Amino acid sequence: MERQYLNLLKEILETGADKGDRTGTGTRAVFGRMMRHDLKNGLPLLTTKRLHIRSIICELLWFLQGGTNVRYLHENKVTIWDEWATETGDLGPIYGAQWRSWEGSDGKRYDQVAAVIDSIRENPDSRRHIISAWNVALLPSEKKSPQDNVKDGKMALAPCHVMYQFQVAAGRLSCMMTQRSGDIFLGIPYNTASTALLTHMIARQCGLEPGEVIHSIGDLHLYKNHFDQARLQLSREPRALPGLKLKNKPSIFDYTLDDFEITGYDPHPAIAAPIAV
Ligand code: THF
Repeated sequence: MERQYLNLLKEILETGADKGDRTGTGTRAVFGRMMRHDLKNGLPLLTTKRLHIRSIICELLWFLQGGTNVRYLHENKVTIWDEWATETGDLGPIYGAQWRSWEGSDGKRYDQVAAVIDSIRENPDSRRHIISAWNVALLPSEKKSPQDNVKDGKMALAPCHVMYQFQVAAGRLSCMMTQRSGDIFLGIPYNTASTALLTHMIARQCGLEPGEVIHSIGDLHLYKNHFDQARLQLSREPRALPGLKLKNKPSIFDYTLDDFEITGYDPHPAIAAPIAV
């Protein structure tokens, strides 16, 4: 997995197209790439730089609670969503709202996470085990700031990880996550790890073994102010992947930070990089 990631980082640096972007930072990009990882080989956390696992777990628990305000993240000292929030901490109807409480045209609210767990249990062969965040009516305007979009009742940012599709085969649960846009240096490592954690959690709820995680990305880019950091990371050798010890819980919505234990994580040092807003 990590080799695939490093190969993509190298490919973008060497062959990517320079292009502008919403944030005005400037990027080098490729389009349409995929990484895959068998969870029996460990948890896909990068070892060529230290990742802040607490941020990754808390962000996922926040999505699963239906959270859309940074309050919960702050209570856990996680600041990765601060740049897009209003002064009251709101982010509008982003992932948490769509995952747990998508408002249908019939006025009903749909809990996609509960529904996907039910469908995996009841109809494992289905090809419709999907969680989608792309709620067209609530997409933000690219001409307005995240905060102004929230004040208009829209999402602060359009979903990056748009769709999660699960498959059950041979007693194993796999997940393909499709992402429209990926910040390869800062965001992608979080997004891959988060998808792996979610797959472990849903597999556990459904009495299945975790299978593969497939991460598919549309516009995959390296911000121009991350080039030096990427070169440093490429000079490092990957190490053994860590493992995950996950507690059993009656419901996927009962998990807290203490229920996750990451074992054997021995990465190279963290590499600081500025986030594009
Ligand atoms: N915007 C951009 N430009 N890139 C993204 O990856 C991204 N996200 C979320 C929303 N908008 C985005 C926010 N996710 C970090 C990591 C993920 C983020 C935001 C910030 C970050 O700065 N990570 C640091 C450590 C900081 C920490 O964990 O406390 C790092 O070195 O990894 C994509 O989902």
